[in-house]
Amino acid sequence: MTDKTALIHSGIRKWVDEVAAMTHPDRILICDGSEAEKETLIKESLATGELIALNQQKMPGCYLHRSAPHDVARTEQLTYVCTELEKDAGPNNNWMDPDAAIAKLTPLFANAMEGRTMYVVPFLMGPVGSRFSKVGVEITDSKYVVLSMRIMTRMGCVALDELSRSGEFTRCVHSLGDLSPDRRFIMHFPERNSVWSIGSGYGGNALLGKKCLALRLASWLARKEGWMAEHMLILGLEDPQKRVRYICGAFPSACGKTNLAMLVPPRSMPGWKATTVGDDIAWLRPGADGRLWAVNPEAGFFGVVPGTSRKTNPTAFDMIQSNTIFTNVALRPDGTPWWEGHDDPPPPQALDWQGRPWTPASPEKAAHPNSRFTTPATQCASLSPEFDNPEGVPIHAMIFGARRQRRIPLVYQARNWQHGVFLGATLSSETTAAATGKVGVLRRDPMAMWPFCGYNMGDYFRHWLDMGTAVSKPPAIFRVNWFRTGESGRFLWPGFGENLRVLKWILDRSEGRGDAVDSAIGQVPTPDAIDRTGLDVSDADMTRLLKVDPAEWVEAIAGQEELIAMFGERMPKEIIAEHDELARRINAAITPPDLIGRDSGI
Ligand code: GTP
Ligand code: SPV
Ligand code: MN
Repeated sequence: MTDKTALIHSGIRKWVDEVAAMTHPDRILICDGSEAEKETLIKESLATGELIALNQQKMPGCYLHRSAPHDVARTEQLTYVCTELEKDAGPNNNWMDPDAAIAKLTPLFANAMEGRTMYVVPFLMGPVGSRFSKVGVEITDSKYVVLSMRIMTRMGCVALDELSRSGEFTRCVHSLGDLSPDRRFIMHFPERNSVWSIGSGYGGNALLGKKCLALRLASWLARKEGWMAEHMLILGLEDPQKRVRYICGAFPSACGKTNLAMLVPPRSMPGWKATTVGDDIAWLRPGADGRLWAVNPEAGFFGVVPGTSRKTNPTAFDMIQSNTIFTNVALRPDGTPWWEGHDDPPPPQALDWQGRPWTPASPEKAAHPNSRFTTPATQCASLSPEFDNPEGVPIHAMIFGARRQRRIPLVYQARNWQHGVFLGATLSSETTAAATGKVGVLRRDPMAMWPFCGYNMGDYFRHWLDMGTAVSKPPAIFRVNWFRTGESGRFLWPGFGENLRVLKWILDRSEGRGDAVDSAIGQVPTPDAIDRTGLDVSDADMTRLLKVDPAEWVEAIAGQEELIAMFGERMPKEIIAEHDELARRINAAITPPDLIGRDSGI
């Protein structure tokens, strides 16, 4: 061990020794998070090819990492929640008995770090000094993981300092193993406060503070302790009167959280300002004032690269010009990265995300559709001054959004908290490249948490319902859809910065202002309720964007019945009641008026 061992808490040391006895690393390095340590890790990564230097004149501190070609996204089929009782993991998770899981993993980890360095990475999720923050320690044999954790979390001595106060930490063990999907597992042990991950060096599979700790384990703990861990962005909105209000938004992976979190107000909405608190995860707690308060447990952004441009997300584009690790993007001859949706046209020649020669005539994409940037939050020009506030920010409204070409209006409001929980519970979205599997198929993703809820989702819905009564001023809840299409797949709504127009209506509605009509599915804006000043969206398109077609909802109602059946007695009766109410209203809207009343069953 190095002399930094002196820093280390005795609880960590014992566990580090146990993991070392199993994995047999050549060397153990306790990470302190210093600049010198970072420089050494980068130098070593450049030597081994784990990092490729990008053009340091144009993009100082930027590097490219190419992951194994079969290790490019989350692998949900290899992700397990290992609770003592199977029914506590629920039908939403793969389950394995905790002892059986350890017995399965131990031979895979045996000698896995031979010839490698074992890094011990103490990290803090949440602001320094916050009573809501949590300490984790990740043991890993990947330098890319260490460098990424350094960006995504508050890493090193700062975490050890926090640990010396609380004494508790989440044990996260990670090894690249042989990177084979056949020997890849991401296993969570909520009752033992630990995560074991082997066989992947990618994103949420390997940076264990993110989805594993801050969502799967945290969601389990949150229910126990009366708070919420959600897959949500946190955005501050300052209106022309300088009043700042905050909203949270849950959208499935690659459905627009990072973009919304860094929204740039359109020129035609002078006086508005948006500030970023978080782009992926929110931890929410009831405050003394009866509102829900949110902190972002992360310290950086792990964002989708394709589609990021000066036009779509200028804040993100500027923020990734320095000190950024790019994963699986294309490389131009001048040492700068390129991807589909970049402002620059396709380069005449480049290397694709796997390092193979690429030209615009190549049949495959240059960058992987789930290629990512990893950037410190401090580089974000719109970062909120409240980012580090240990108490977080008070939440006025919550939105659920997804990628839906049809049926779902641009925006509508839940009638109350219970109805809002129902809207979240019945969220579904067309799949994206963020997880392995087919892209573009409709999949259920309640609260955008299906892949991330660390326990039975029926119990999770119950917890959501209970949280609404635990606070006297729960946020108003809305459903949004930026992705409704017209003829030949054209998006009807311009999206991005223009989404502020919808958020303005949401803020108004959350304070009892703004125009809406009560429809079968909830409160939908009147055609002129959303401010279109300076925006080129026709009346006809606005009508299509807001349309609620009862015939289209019949299929949705049938799908909800499957969800309800899946959770059996763990599905709260309030959710079933909301479903029945929706079915009743849709039926009434479909049934010709002259029939209503004749059939006593309706
Ligand atoms: P994760 O990091 O996987 O959780 O994704 P995310 O929810 O943060 O999604 P992100 O903001 O990175 O957006 C994903 C993709 O959706 C990108 O290609 C964006 O360009 C696109 N996108 C985001 N917002 C909008 C929008 O308002 N309209 C349209 N049409 N596309 C959008
Ligand atoms: C997501 O898929 O929601 C992500 C990327 O944020 S990962 O951390 O890999 O899950
Ligand atoms: Mn995400």
